[in-house]
Amino acid sequence: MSAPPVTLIGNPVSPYVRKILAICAVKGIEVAIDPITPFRGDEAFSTISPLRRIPVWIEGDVTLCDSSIIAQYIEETRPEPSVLPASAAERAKARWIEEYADTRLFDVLGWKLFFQLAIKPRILKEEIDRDLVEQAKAVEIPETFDYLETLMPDAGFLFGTEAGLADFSLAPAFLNARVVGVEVDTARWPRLAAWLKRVEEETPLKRLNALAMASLTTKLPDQPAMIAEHGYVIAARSHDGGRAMRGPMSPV
Ligand SMILES: N[C@@H](CCC(=O)N[C@@H](CS)C(=O)NCC(=O)O)C(=O)O
Repeated sequence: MSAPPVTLIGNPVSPYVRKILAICAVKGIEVAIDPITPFRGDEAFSTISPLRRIPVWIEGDVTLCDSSIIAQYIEETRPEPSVLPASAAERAKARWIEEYADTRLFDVLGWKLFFQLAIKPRILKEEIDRDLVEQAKAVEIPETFDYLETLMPDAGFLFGTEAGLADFSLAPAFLNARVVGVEVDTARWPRLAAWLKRVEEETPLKRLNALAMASLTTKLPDQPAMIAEHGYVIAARSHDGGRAMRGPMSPV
């Protein structure tokens, strides 16, 4: 079997990586994964990802950083089936939801929660900022969920009966929050909780979340073999640097 023409660098534990893999699943795009853990890229990784962030998409002489840029490129080069709604106004709204997910939602569920409680002690071997975590849990996460509750549909997905870019941008980080103890309270945010259940159970995110959970419980050197056992192609070359190194924009 020949290797897929696309390499995606990044571990599925990253919500941004699962966003791209979910879009690939919907569009039937096969990729080879180099499942490096965030912060562990080698020296050459700085050249292809100047912020030392995952995901990175490599296809021939096209190298792209940032999940939004990658998602847009995929949509432009493989337009069917589209992951965007039909009207210009709804497409703009979907992109706003993606932006909100990538910035504010990831700020609270990613940086202030999962990064503090899982990545800092396990990967960076650094102290957890407990005050930051408590402030996020008490104030910032509820505020974020309050806003998301206003966006949620009665049934189906954010823009109809098929999950798309907006759903795959928002939903993945909730798994990271759950593994460090933060759930969406179904009594307080019933529409958000119901939508999340649908995305997690009825779309390609189900398989990808299972892969992320398996990555979290598998030692780093064993992860490529484990991911291959889940049916994914592993890239021939890895950018794993074997040690943790902070990128230029990683927070304290
Ligand atoms: N805006 C970027 C964010 C990517 C990102 O922050 N990735 C994290 C992993 S979830 C990372 O690689 N962090 C390493 C760092 O910031 O140094 C995107 O959408 O791809």
